[in-house]
Amino acid sequence: MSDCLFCNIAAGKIPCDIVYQDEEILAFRDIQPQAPIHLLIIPKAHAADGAAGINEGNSAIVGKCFEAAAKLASELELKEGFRMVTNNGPAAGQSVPHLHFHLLAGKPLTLQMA
Ligand code: DGP
Repeated sequence: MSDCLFCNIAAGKIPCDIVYQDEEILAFRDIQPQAPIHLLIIPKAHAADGAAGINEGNSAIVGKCFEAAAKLASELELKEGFRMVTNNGPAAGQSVPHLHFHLLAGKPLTLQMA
């Protein structure tokens, strides 16, 4: 989608700090980090606007995002743990309508989820 921020990042039209990529997945540093390590893991293709758009036909990409997270956790030695979050819709704080997961780590994370 030409007007989608993360599609444009995935296409290389907008620069980002890439930490991992393969054919289908891109992971890069969040521009507004909320933890010492704050990565965004996205499908390069616009599979869905968010979690609510996941279905039988596109759910495999969610597994790929988590495979990338596991690789990153190993490479970055996140032995103390990490958190994966996805926001869906404005009340959840979603600001970019392109399926993505936040990988947060590098400090003790609050146990409060909401
Ligand atoms: P969400 O609010 O869950 O939709 O997360 C979107 C995240 O994207 C938010 O934490 C800030 C980040 N972000 C927005 N614009 C850019 C950008 O141009 N580059 C990078 N690296 N991150 C961005």
